[in-house]
Amino acid sequence: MIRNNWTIDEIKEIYDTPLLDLIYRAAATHRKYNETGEVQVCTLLSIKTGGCPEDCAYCPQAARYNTGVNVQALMKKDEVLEYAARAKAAGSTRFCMGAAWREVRDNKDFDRVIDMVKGVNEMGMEVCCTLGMLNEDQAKRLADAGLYAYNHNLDTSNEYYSEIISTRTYDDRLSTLDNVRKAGVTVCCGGIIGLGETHDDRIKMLHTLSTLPQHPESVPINALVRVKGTPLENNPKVDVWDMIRMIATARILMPATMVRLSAGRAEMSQAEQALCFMAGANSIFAGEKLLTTPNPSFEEDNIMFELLGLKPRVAFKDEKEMAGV
Ligand code: SAM
Ligand code: DTB
Ligand code: SF4
Repeated sequence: MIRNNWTIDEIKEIYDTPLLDLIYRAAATHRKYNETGEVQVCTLLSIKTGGCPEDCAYCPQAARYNTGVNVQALMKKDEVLEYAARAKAAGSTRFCMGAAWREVRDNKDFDRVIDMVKGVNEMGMEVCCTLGMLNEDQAKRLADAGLYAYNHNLDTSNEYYSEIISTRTYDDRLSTLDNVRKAGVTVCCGGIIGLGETHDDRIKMLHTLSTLPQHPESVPINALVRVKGTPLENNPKVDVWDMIRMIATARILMPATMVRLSAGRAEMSQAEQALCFMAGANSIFAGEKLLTTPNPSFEEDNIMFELLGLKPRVAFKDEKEMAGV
């Protein structure tokens, strides 16, 4: 049964379960709702890099931190489509385009992104964007162009949010998610651990996600990538057991959602990643770069998939199943 009425106490009880019992329960839930061994492979591309006016304390692309990221204006459509074709050839079924924007503006750049969305959609890939805040009309335009998913993370709890970002509010984030939902685009929304938050903050973020009127179709769980020049550069490295605990709890709360083992894989062993898949992760970002930071290569991931007997999820699987194809 898929529930949207979880209480904080119930989530806390799940989150605090002894780790091996928690993994066992999450694995059982995963088996019941999803095809285990199937992992969605997504590729990210930063289509507009750096120079962002926001102050997200974790982010290498914020203009106010000196991180050495190369600022790049919006890429040309053809160049983006070439990247998408390469990602498809390497086995990705979802292509996600990210822009270091605070929000979308109704200008030529947005027109160009709309063309990119059309182009990637026509290639038969699930197309996703993460462009910052959106209003209702902008969400509709993206939907009409064939956008499949929109990524917009809550990042942490409502209570801790202002410690990390001051240039927008949690409610701003929630209203963009609402606009995406209303436009009929699937929602990709998750967070980051390792920002200095408490376990209670993580539990509260999971509570917000799992009590949305409809669960996000995908929930990325990121481990903070500590980038030199950002305010969080000296934070301690995220403990892999915390990542596993977070993934397992998300899996139990949102059984049919794609839970994505997102940023942080470059610093994880195959064995550690295997435990994340065991605990219910069924999606990854592939390709040697996330947006600006390193990620395992397609080759390394192919070796891991072979070793663990994982197979990539096909594109538009839910829609194909519904159509009986
Ligand atoms: N500018 C848009 C926005 O903020 O929504 C889209 C791009 S932004 C880089 C997308 C997400 O990447 C953020 O919400 C955050 O969760 C994640 N992210 C950024 N920097 C990160 C880091 N150093 N470690 C882990 N996740 C990070
Ligand atoms: C998400 O949750 N993680 C991705 C994607 N959504 C856009 C981004 C991770 C970025 C990590 C830092 C970087 O590479 O710049
Ligand atoms: Fe800008 Fe997004 Fe980075 Fe925040 S997370 S600084 S909004 S690119």
